[in-house]
Amino acid sequence: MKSLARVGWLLFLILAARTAAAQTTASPPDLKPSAPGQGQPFTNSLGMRFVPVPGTAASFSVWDTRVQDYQAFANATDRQWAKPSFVPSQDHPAVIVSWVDAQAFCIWLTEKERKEERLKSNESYRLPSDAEWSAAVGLGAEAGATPQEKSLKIPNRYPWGLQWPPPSGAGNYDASLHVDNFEYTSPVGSFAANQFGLFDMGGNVWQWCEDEYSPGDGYRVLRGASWDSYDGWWKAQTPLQQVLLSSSRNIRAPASFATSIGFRVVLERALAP
Ligand SMILES: [Ca+2]
Repeated sequence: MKSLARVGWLLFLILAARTAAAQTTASPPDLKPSAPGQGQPFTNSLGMRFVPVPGTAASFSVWDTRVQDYQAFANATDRQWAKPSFVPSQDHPAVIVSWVDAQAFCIWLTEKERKEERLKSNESYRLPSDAEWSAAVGLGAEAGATPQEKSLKIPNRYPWGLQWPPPSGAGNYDASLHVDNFEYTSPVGSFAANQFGLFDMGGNVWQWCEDEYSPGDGYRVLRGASWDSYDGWWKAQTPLQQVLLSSSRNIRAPASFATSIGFRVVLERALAP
């Protein structure tokens, strides 16, 4: 009997330890909606989490906009949305979303949350500017006036650090780099967050920015590379060692879309007049 009791106690201890471990490693994000608050982290009505980024006046979504976020928009607005053949789950980044679509998402979400009195009239969602995105990936000052002039100009700086090739677990990148096991997109938050608490600032999907590549050229900027890092205007002409630089800019026409392109939103607070 004594040894049976000991075995039972041991089992209890193992189970308790495993439960505790599971709770520490997989604690769910705080999904309770909260008011933005100046410079404070908050969670919006879709469960998107935002944190302030030093050097910008905006709060950044910690994740790329997810399938579940964009689906809520598509459902509410009867929008047709083509899905990729690899069928991403709800917590993967939304893809096949153009810059124009991303703008419509931001307008819809702003209006929705103003109606719900979650946002004040001076607060709105939008795409990050190219300069804000640079701050969010941890780049310092960049020489040049336009994204085109700044592109590829800071050597040896990557979203994961200074080394090349990227270490295992650096993010969801091109299969040739052997740093992850995802063939296509991956759930947001699968890799470590950067110093500001942002996930996937490198890899998974390219992220639309607000800016034109060069004033009047009609192209919009994409940052961060993707699971399919060669998808872009450089198509195999530029080595991945360049494509994946924190300072590299991809470009696309605003109405174009791809299975490797998504977006991240920021919340802006306009200064009171
Ligand atoms: Ca991959």
